[in-house]
Amino acid sequence: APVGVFDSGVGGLTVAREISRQLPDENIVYFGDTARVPYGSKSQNTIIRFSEQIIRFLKTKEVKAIVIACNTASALALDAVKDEFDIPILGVVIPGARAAVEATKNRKVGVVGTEATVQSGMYTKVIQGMNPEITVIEKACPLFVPLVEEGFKEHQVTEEVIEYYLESMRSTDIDAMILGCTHYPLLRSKIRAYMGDKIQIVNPAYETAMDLKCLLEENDMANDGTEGQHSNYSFYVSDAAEKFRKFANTVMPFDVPITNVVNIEGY
Ligand code: DGN
Repeated sequence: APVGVFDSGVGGLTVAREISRQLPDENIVYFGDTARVPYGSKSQNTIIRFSEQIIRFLKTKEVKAIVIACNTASALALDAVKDEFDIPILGVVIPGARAAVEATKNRKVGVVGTEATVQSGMYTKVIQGMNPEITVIEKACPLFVPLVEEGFKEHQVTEEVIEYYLESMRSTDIDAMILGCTHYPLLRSKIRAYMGDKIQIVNPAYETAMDLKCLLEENDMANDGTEGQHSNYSFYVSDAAEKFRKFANTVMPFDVPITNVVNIEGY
């Protein structure tokens, strides 16, 4: 059975990419909610409703586990949907928070994410739940998402926006920083260049793939590749399949040939 991975759009591909690297034998059904992106500016009730619809859709594809690849949906909807469905559901916030707790030496962690993620305070809650002595500084960087989606990764404007958002964070003495939004790992080298190398940068996508591996092994669900199966990926979106496919081909390490459109409101 495949693993279901979903996101508000293309960003979760950074998580799917990481799963494909670390769990090459697993099959993935990916759903990107391109009709309703961004989630970062929506209310919690709406994000929960969207997540429920997507999980119901993914269950029709017989997935054995679900990864909420979106930081915003993980922060606002994971608690609500976890108990509601009868399959394991994993978000990106807890794995990312744990990695930052392990990385920080001076107990000062920075988190960047969407408006909704930062306003939820979920990263701070989870980090301080693991270690109450850690100070967390969160900062919303909403313009990073459109910059990545419009292909402005190498543009001068992106450097200016990074400076605009991260100047205050750079002047603190944080020694670890979570890229708490799916798109931000695609700006990693620029963020790293601006923040300097004294700071450890945490990519929750990487940690989430490791957690997924443990979860599948613990539940005896891992695909070990001995059944002659090779990984098989399918991609679904709620709109703009061709735009998604083009972007997906810049992120995934293989050719993404087809993207299917789903009427997600019907689930
Ligand atoms: N995928 C979202 C996140 O990780 O928070 C970013 C895109 C969005 O919905 N704004």
